[in-house]
Parts: sequence; C-alpha cells; structure tokens
Amino acid sequence: MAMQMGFRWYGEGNDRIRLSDIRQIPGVSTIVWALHNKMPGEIWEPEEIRAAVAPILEMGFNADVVESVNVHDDIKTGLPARDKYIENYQQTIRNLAPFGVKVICYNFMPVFDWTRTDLFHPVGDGSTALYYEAGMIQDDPQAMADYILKNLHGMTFPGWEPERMAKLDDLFEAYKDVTKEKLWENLRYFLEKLMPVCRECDIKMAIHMDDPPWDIFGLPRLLVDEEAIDRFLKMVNDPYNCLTLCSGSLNANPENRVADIVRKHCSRIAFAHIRNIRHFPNGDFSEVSHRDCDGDTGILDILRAYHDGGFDGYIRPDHGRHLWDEVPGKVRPGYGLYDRALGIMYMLGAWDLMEKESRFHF
Ligand code: CS2
Ligand code: MN
Repeated sequence: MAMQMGFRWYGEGNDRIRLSDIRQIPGVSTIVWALHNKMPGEIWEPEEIRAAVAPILEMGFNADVVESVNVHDDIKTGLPARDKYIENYQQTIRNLAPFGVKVICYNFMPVFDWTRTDLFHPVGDGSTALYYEAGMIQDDPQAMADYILKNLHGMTFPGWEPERMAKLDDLFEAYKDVTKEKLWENLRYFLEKLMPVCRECDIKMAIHMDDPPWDIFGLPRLLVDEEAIDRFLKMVNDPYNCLTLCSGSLNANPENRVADIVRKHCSRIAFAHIRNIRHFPNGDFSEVSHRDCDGDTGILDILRAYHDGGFDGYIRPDHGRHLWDEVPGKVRPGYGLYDRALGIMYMLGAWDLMEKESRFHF
C-alpha cells in the first residue's frame, strides 16, 4: 500500500468545484466526503450514502475517507441520552462499510469546530486566507458565531450548523460542568463502545486535532499537543483508534513540533492534513500556501517524517488560500480549488523526489 492523496469535496449541488475539476489535479485517488445535511447524532442511511458515493466512484475516485461524522453534544457532555447516539454512530459505521469506507475523521471539540476571526484576510500577494487575531477571541462567542455564519454566505460548514449556533446559550449551559477530565472520560467511553464495530467493519476512527489547540471561551480542548496525543493513543490502545494529524491545527501553537509527532506515531495516523501557518509576534497567525518557506509549520520536515515512517494512509491538503476569482460568496472559506491543487502538486513533488532517492539508495 502506498500513501493516497485526497481532496475534500462537499458534494453535488453543495460545492462549486466539480469532480471533473478535481480529476484534472494529478495524483488524487480519494474524495474526502460527508453527508453534509445530517445533524450530529442522526444515522446515515444506506440509500443516502449510496447516492453521495455514486458520482465519486463513477469519476474513478475511491470514497475511502469520510470527514466528518459529527459527534452529538450529549456524547461529549456525557448525558444519559449518549447511549442512543452512540448506537446511531455504530449503525452509521456499519452502513458505511459496504461502500469501502476505511477512515472516519471526527473531532471532540465542545461547541465549536475550528475557529478563525477573519475568513478573507489579505495575505499580501492579492490572495486571502483564514486568519486568527488573538485579541478578538475574548468573551463573546455569539459575535464570533454570527460573523462566521454571515461570511459563509449560506454555505454549510460542518460544526457551524446554524441550527446549533442558534442555541449557543443552551450549549454553553450544557458544558458548564464538563471539566477537561470529564471530557477525556466521555471520549474514552465513546471510543470503547465503537472499537468492536470498527474492527468488525475494518474502519478506523481518526480524531482531528483541536483547532486552535487551546481552551477557548472557557471550553476545554483535549487534542492540543504531543502529551495529549500520547495520552489519547494509550487511553484506547487499539489499532482502530487513530489520528487525523492536522499540521496546521497543531502548529497554531508554534511550540508543537509536528514532524516529531509524525515520527513517534506514524502507524497510528490514518489521515494526514497538511496546512501551513505563519505566526506573527503579537500572537496572530495566518494560513498560507503549502510551500515550506511561506510559513513556520515545517511542511518539508513533516513530509519527510511521513516518508521515513512508510506512511500508507490518506493525506490531503487542508485549507488553502483564496486565489484569482475566489472572492467572498464564490468560494467556501479555506476550500477553494486552486490553492489546494497547488498544494497537492507541491506535496507530490516532494514525495516523488523522496521516493526516487530512496529507490536509488537501497
Ligand atoms: C477541517 C476540520 O476545515 C478544517 O479545518 O480540518 O473542520 C475538520 O473537518 C473537523 O474538525 C473534523 O471533524
Ligand atoms: Mn484539518
């Protein structure tokens, strides 16, 4: 098995990018997909899965990776209703298996998914990118949710479902007593119930890193650094309990050495997200192109660590900048076509060279 390159696609009628566009990017084998109309906790029915996967397979891709099957808040907060939602999750795993799905990416972040303060920040070359202004994330989560929803221009964004965001106060109330230790315990409970089903279906659960990797608005976050990743993998020590190692999420904290984590845990990384970050002295950061020298994340060291580790999982460019005609309203923030395509060519360039060198040396 070799590493497989993926591209996240939001589905027919829900993404301006067409599968036929993606086919023109060299080296993509895998469409990273999801049923974006599903609320956390709902069962994904076989007919719905079949309809979503059919065009992907028809275009000659595989549909091996789902991102995400979102986890209901009752599972994260540990309410009695969680058992019902965990059963639904198990059923979704069983329903995905016949379609060849091998990896499910998910996250365990309370209330919010990734958090940025500016979705179209000028990078300096005429393009824009997602940006985090440290001073802006203080005590008004509602203002941030409103800003993000407005700038999505009606597009769906997993984790930012308007229905959930409308009930922010209730959500914060539900997490009031959920300490970091409780959240760890609830994660363990969830995963231990899933592992037998994962084994039976040969599907890996691959947790996404928390983004940014620190507590926000007083909400605890778990997958934030090497120590937490060690703890997570030991807590449920099962080959089906894996990581979606997101280089950009982790490196939002510049102390996190992503390449070292890859070297340590390569066999437990089912899915690699490659995103590059540039840090500013005041604590702000911007997402940038995948080219190593454009940011501080160490993209080439990370790719080398994957190559040295014999990585045979799935990899994808994570967020890209918005280029050329990708202006607000015409592009899903972070998920345009062009910069992600450029990122793929950059990664494959580095990878092909490492392959060639290793064949030459051995
Ligand atoms: C993604 C995450 O856009 C992104 O940053 O990597 O939103 C990811 O899909 C979720 O956290 C996974 O559940
Ligand atoms: Mn990611």
